[in-house]
Amino acid sequence: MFKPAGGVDQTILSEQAHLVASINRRGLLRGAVSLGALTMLTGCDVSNDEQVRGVLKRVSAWNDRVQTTLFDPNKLAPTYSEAEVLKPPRYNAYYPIDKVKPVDRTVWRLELTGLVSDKRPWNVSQFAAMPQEEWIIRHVCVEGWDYVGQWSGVNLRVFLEKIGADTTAAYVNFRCADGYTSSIDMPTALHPQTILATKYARETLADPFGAPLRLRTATKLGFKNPKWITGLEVSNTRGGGYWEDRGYNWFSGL
Ligand SMILES: Nc1nc2c(c(=O)[nH]1)N[C@H]1C(S)=C(S)[C@@H](COP(=O)(O)O)O[C@H]1N2
Ligand SMILES: [Mo]
Repeated sequence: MFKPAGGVDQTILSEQAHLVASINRRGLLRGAVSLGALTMLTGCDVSNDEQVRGVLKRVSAWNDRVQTTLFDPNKLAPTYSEAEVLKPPRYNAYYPIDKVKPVDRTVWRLELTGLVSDKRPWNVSQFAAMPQEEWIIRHVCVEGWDYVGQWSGVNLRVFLEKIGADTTAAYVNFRCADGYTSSIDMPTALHPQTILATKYARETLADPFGAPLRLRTATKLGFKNPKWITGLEVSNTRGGGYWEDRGYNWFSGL
């Protein structure tokens, strides 16, 4: 039987709850994550908090690789009817709604960097002039709530092709007006249900939900849908992420 040595107890697993949850959600281990399961998986006696943390990080990185391999670029996520749409959407960010600093859409530009041939920044009217598409999809926050939302805007694949992005590159990295960052793998960026959204329920996006431009993907958890985007980079180097850098599983597919 596994007996935790030294100061190791279940506390360390609850401290790392988000990683444990993502590992459990994928069903990658038989049964739920426990110190015993980690010991068997890794073949080493995880006998202190640092080792547990290291093992969880390694399992999470492996989890990213498994999810990347399993991701089907053509499989559509469920869509819903207009009657199911929550209006207005449910707000979330790393700060409360009264701290939202609206972005001035008249001066706003999307900066383009990295493996992109046409790096001229884009403004609001250029996005409005592009073909628009709408998806009614579920937003799932890692905190345990979700809602059906109706998003429209420019398909990300169409946009990437328009700016001459190297779509064989590995990542699309985002920065936002509030300092938030996130990054997604190229197969997710090219997925048919991934858009740069400018509207919600057919109305111009309201400030708290990422106006004038935010990402909406049907295949990722909420935190991988950056709002108030100001910079897009195509790269073979994985950009960081506000929550990703705080230990959340990077891939975080649904
Ligand atoms: N710029 C920025 N984007 C962000 C966040 C944030 O704090 N800042 N929070 C993320 C999280 S955790 C969630 S659940 C969704 C919430 O999006 P919503 O307010 O449109 O429901 O935005 C994501 N994108
Ligand atoms: Mo979230």
